[in-house]
Amino acid sequence: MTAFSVSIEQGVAILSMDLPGEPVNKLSPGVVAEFKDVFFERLQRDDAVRAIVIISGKPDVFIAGADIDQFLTIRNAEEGTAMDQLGQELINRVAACPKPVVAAIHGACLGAGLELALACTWRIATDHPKTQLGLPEVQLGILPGAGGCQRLPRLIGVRAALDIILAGKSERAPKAFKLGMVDELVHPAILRDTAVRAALRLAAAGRPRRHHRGGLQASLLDWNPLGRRIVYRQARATVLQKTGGHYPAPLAALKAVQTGMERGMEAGLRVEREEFGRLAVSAVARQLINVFFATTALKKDDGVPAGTPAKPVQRIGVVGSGFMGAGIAGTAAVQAEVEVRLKDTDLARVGKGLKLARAILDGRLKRRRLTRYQYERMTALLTGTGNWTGFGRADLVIEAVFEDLEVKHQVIAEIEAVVPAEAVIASNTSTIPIARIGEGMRHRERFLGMHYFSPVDRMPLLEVIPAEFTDPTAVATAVQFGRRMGKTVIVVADRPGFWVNRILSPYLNEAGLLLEEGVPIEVIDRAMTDFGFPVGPVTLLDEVGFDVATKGGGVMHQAFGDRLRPSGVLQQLVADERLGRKNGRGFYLYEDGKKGGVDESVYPIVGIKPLAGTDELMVRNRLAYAMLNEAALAISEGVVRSPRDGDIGAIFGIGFPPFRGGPLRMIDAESAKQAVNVLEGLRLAHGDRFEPCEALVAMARDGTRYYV
Ligand code: T1G
Repeated sequence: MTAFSVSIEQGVAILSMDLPGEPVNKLSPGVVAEFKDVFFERLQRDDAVRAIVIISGKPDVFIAGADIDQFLTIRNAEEGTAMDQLGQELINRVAACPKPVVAAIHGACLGAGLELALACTWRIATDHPKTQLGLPEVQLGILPGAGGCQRLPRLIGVRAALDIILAGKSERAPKAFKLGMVDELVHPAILRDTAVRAALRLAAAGRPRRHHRGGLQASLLDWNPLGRRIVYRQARATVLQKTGGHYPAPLAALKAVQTGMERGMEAGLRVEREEFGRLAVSAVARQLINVFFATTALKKDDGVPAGTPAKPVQRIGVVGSGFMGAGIAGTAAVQAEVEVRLKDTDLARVGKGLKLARAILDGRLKRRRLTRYQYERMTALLTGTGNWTGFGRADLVIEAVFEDLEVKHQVIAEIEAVVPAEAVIASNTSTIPIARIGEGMRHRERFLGMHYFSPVDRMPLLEVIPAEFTDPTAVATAVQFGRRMGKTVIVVADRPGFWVNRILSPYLNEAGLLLEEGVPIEVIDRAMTDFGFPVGPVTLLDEVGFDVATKGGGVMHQAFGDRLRPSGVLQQLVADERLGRKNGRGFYLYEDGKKGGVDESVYPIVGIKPLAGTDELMVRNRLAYAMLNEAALAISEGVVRSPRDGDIGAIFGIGFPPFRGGPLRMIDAESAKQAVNVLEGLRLAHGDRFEPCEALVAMARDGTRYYV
């Protein structure tokens, strides 16, 4: 396999890692065995070697951590603990190496990759956008198990370490340097030479004396056991508030950090490996690891036959400078770094849209995600117009105008008249079938849907919707461009509501029906935040806007009949000039845009008295199974190409709880039989809209699953 090569310079051994045939370096048992041989058996024993530099031969990855594939082979907690102990022993031996070891880091340095670097004597990182250092383990439902919970807090302080470990964060190199995670920040071109010089210096002068970082506050909170108690208590409260108790890994990591800092590293390492074993075989970790592999697989899937060429996109046009259009424009400039021409009917509207688009860049500058130079360069990419100037050079044009078929027909015709023949044209419609919008086009083979979610700069999902007439090249172009915008992209069929709004529709309808029955707003929302959604359906309606939700609900009712009949609640509220958060009048109170408590005045408007003592499990089941049943029906109709796309679409599109793996993984986890039983129960109690769909009944009968 030979993942490692060695060269000697001035008595310094440069150990380069480059896993053959793999896009990333990862630590599997085989690689660990080879590392042990070359590092301990050869370099550590060789008297001619005064110091060691560890560097990667990969273009953008130092080490991406332990091999995640291995975790799926773990059969029980004991096996997991044993596997983790091997990793700990390896890293501890590097830390104990009598010769100075320098980590020369360019690219992703994550998980066990960072834990290895933390065990080195000195760390040098490149000042490059690809260089990120972090411990993402809790995002996989596990914890940093090779000493990360011990060495990171000792190096940068408990607060900064917990900020990274408990959120599974990665830091870019400049921030990592500022935190003290790395000792030097250099240009990639001089990484190797700088590392050799540092190794020679350390070989001559010995290990550096490291002092506790930070000022008075750090000495009170990071380096003082009493202060740390406050830090642990606050960290625990924040974790429970953020996770709702659904994700055990951050609390396990907190326990490992606390034990290690208060009772010594050995005690901390024992907690790390025992908790790692327990978590690695947990259902939550399995689902989160599935999500990881699904998203990485989607990074390479254009949704059309492999090898389908995509058109290069350097210039885009966005028509409609409202909230969505401006979001698309700003995100395209900052993420994809393309020229963006934003158009609307008058310059005042264009100006407003450009301001919104630039606000996305301002936010990145403020959070130091952009340098001033990058900010200036990207802002210059954003221009506006009240006519079609500049569209003649566009490679891709996305319309985000008012959700009306006639308006869209008009705009698409105007776009077709000005853009190059080979340009791809897309609609950001959220409900209108693409085939309908494409009617009457001269070259509709280049037309499709690109459905972004609001707010565009923050929502990770993009639905690409080809119609039957759409050319695969247009699909590949849209999918690849969506990925350049930092989106996870799924290709879905041109059916009303596409995937996400389709499965959302019965869920939001059910929230309206529960309200009509007197179930209090906070009970409805709490039922689904307890289920694991970031917000409940009523809050979501406030976010989406009652006008948009009513329009969407109407399209779905027309397309699918009574089964998707929306409740009348929203129309009553719209009649009372309530649109939700956007006009500060919704189901909740809003002050200066800030959400407050329930607006009790909603109840008399819809003619109900809120009930007490509602059965929250009933509420939860009605909402959850309305969505699960629709997901099962929609995938059986081919709305998504695979259960993977369906689950990732639900998680990234509407925040379906990742620890459940998505609606289809959830059905598999509890079995289709159980899902049918629950639905039959709901049907008897609440009506035929809960009739389990044929596909689900067949799965229950045949014992089949979505994933083998
Ligand atoms: N294990 C196995 N496969 C991995 C992997 C890993 N750690 N990292 C990446 N891959 C695969 C990925 O599935 C894909 O495969 C290919 O590499 C390219 O990835 C003890 C226990 C490094 C930033 O969580 O964040 O260490 O589809 O498409 O966009 O404490 O991959 O080609 O077959 O994502 O350039 C912690 C996960 C492990 C890092 C590169 N590490 N990886 O992004 O490429 S747990 C992580 C990433 C651990 C210790 C614990 C990203 C990346 P395929 P890609 P990319």
